[in-house]
Amino acid sequence: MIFTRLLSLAAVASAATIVVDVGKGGLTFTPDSVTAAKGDIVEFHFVGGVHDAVKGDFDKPCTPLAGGFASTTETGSATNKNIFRVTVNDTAPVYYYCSVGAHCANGMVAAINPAADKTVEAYRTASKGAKSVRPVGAPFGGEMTTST
Ligand SMILES: *[C@@H]1O[C@H](CO)[C@@H](O)[C@H](O)[C@H]1NC(C)=O
Ligand SMILES: [Cu+2]
Repeated sequence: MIFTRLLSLAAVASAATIVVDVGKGGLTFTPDSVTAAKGDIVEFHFVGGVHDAVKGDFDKPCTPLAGGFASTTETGSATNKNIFRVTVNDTAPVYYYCSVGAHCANGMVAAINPAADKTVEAYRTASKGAKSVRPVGAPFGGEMTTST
């Protein structure tokens, strides 16, 4: 009992929150590639422009992945405190994009734990000119909340 409790405290203590700024100075996720461990939280902060964050499929650029995640579309600013928090379930690569307008086709893509042979640059190249598909029913696959 006590042992279990200690274990879960250790898990909580080691989980990291990784902040990704959305729309900082253009069609960007900053940083656009992060390394995350199981249990970490990737937290999207909307700092500029009109954007979202939608989990995609490396092989189908700019298209939502079924069972993935999608934030609401946010107008970013210094005063927009809405954040989208996604739990990292494992170290498998996660690719995501912005579904607004032609942002994805113009490079607004990023990755969590990208594979060595499927880098975020390769995903970006594959996304060039692809038509963005908007997710239906966003937000899902994460939690929209507000930062304090
Ligand atoms: C982890 O799994 C949950 C439940 O299926 C899902 O909502 C979430 O989006 C997943 N996280 C990532 C990074 O894909
Ligand atoms: Cu965008």
